[in-house]
Amino acid sequence: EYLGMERFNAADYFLDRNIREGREDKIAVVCEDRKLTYGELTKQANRFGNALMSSGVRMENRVALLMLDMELYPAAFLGAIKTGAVPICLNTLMRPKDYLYFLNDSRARVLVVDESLYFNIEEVKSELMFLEKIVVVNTQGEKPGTVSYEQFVQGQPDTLDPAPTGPDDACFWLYSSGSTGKPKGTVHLQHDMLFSVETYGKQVLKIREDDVCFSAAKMFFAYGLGNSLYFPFSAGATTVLMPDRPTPQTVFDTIARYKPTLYFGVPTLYGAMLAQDEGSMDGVRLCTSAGEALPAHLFKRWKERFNVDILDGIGSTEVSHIYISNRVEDIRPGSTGQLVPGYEARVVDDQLNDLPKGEIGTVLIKGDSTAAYYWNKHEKTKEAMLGDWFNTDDKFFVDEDGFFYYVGRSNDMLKVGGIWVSPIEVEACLIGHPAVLECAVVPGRDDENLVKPSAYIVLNKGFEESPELEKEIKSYVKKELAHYKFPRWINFVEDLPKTATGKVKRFELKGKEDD
Ligand code: 3SK
Repeated sequence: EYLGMERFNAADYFLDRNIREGREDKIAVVCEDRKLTYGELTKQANRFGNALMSSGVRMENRVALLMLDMELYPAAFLGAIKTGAVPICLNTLMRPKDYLYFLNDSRARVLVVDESLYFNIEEVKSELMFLEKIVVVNTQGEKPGTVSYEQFVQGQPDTLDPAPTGPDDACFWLYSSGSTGKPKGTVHLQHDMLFSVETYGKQVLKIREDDVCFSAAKMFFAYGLGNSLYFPFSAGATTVLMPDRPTPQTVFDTIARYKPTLYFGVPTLYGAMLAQDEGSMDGVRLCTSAGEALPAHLFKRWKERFNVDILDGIGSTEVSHIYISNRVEDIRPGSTGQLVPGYEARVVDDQLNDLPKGEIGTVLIKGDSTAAYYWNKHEKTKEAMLGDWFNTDDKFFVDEDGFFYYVGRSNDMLKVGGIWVSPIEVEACLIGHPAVLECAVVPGRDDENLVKPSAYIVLNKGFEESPELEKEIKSYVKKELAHYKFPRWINFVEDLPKTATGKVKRFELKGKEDD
């Protein structure tokens, strides 16, 4: 649709087009019983965009969002894009030092932060090098050096012409983590979301105007951003936003209350929901799963109990959304599915030579939703973005019918509850504990066969293994790092297997905790 267009602005497409097509009074967002029509949401976004411009924000300036999933999220995200500024959706589960890095690395000029998350910023405020304005959402009282969202948008006009962006202008960023080094600012262009809509949105989800979407994955994940924002808005559908943490209870309650037709989950949560005796999926026409491979037994138990399919698929922050997925017409439990129409794949060896069908190799993906580059990370960009192809670092084999089967990562990264965890980061944290001499972190498997970090630890002299020490080490990691990164199992060992050059052979430890 955007090919050959001189001007294209994603906010104009996802908001104003709905008004032009007569959906001004259609409900765009439902959140905790508050309902916003497309007309009202567009006005909110316009006010926010005008406020940014009044604060001196210009095209291509970054605006960081550290927000819960509620109606102001799409208003701020699309309002910024409409002015040509570039919103960055920040993970709300991180620690103050992570935000210090994100804000200094991106040089965001404005941060919009939920009051409940503001303490993270307060702690590092004196070290922020570029941030000029902090806008606090849901604030009760005054906070020195900040402005409330209401003050920020007060008196701003509710009309705004889209900035003269083209399809290849910068649009939004998400941070993507790797096994080594700092998270990478993944720069997406104005046309990227539209490409995902035209492919996965229209051809796999078959999203319709009468759909009501509800995603347990939050909008700061690439998966959640599509599920809750750009897929529903592409079709003039309705999105249900839930600011709370997704638990089986909050998800079942939200489904009972707002009757979504599309539910977007992750395997860990499907497992936890199945473990509840109560709960219904009435009204849901289709579920999707991403983040990590969906075990076949979860698919089958879910289908038996709720009579709804779960479409398993895989995407990435870099490719915007899902590029391999099962389809309603052809589901193979245990397989990630087939290529989403519009994407191409190659399965290659370590030298990037194509492999015959059936052989395990790394998947390269070609598709126009892939990010243009990593901000300020030229070498990482060259390693991952190979012309038309993006190196996913995921290993698969493909069967005769074109179904992909996930085998693992090419590097040592772990996917925990759908979020990447670097073993190196967890090991670096563990080493900071006085009892730890050496350690290695590898994937362990819980009762549902889902991956969680597992640590092997050699103790320093003077320390003895005990359940108390195990508990203390776990609490220590929980305090230092995002909660989901802590090792669920601690294995005390005499020594670690090493290569001749002294590198820990993590692969020799993998799966040991299953014994
Ligand atoms: O983890 C995934 O499979 C995924 C799916 C959609 C968008 C982003 C990601 C990382």
